[in-house]
Amino acid sequence: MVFDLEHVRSLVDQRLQELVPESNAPYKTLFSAARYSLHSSGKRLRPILMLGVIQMFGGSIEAALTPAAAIEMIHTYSLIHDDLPCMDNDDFRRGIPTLHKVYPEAIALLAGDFLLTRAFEVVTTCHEIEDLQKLELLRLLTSSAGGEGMIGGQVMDMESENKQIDLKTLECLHRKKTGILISTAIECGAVLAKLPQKTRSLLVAFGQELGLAFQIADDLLDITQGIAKHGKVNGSDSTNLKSTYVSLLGKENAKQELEKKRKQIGEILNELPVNPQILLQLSHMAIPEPL
Ligand code: GRG
Repeated sequence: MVFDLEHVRSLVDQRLQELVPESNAPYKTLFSAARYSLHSSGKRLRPILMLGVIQMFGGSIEAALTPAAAIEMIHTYSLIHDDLPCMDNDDFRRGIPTLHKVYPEAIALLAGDFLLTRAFEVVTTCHEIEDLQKLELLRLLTSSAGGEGMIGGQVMDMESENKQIDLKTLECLHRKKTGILISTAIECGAVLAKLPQKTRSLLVAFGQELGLAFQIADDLLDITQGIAKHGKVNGSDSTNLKSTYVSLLGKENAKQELEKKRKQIGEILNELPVNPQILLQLSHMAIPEPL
């Protein structure tokens, strides 16, 4: 089964354009600011994972484009807020200046708020999915973006700055801050493809390990790659004195940990009742080699 990554990415981009269009309203700055971040060069990893699950199990990608776009809006909101001066104070994202460097900081804050709320709005009003599926998607999206999810992880991240934390705490932080939205994207795919609970649980486990592997790879990229590849300044985690897999384990052990995760991911995928080729392909995209 062929999964045409570029085609799917362009479908997601197109739906995002439709859902967050240019505006002539008196508050049009909000739209242009949101579009600045949304339509920059993100990989669209989370929507692509959601749609990959759906295609793997024979569902309709077209019918799932709005929820897929919604998860990208939530992700983009989190990046905008994460970059703000009161948080990581980053100057670059996705290879271009961060939103608050181009628009007033308050507009950047509001553009993030707008994308988060717009995500829930578009799922609620989407005509292509059933009401019960909408409710389940909204439950998953709100809980993963919320206090027990991404926001909780972000608070742990802020409060562990300038501190040595242990590996268990770092893992909990990343499962919430980064991992949960990745596994939720995959779980939303399972909901939309109406998969049985056992398959859904396997996919969630896959998503959780993929999320952690993605973060370990991100920590390794932070020390090894430049702005062109990674979209932010080299070593910005160490500049902000944050614990990372590399700072806690050392580069070689972090690489070994990543290899362990890759193996675990392959083993979970092999338990699925269908050929896991698409998700294997997408795992390689999420965790690039060589590092
Ligand atoms: C502000 C509530 C709130 C949460 C922020 C996700 C997050 C929580 C912060 C992002 C910080 C960060 C750089 C984490 C490393 C992993 C990560 C999420 C990288 C960016 O995701 P990609 O690589 O980005 O999918 P693109 O630009 O391709 O979409």
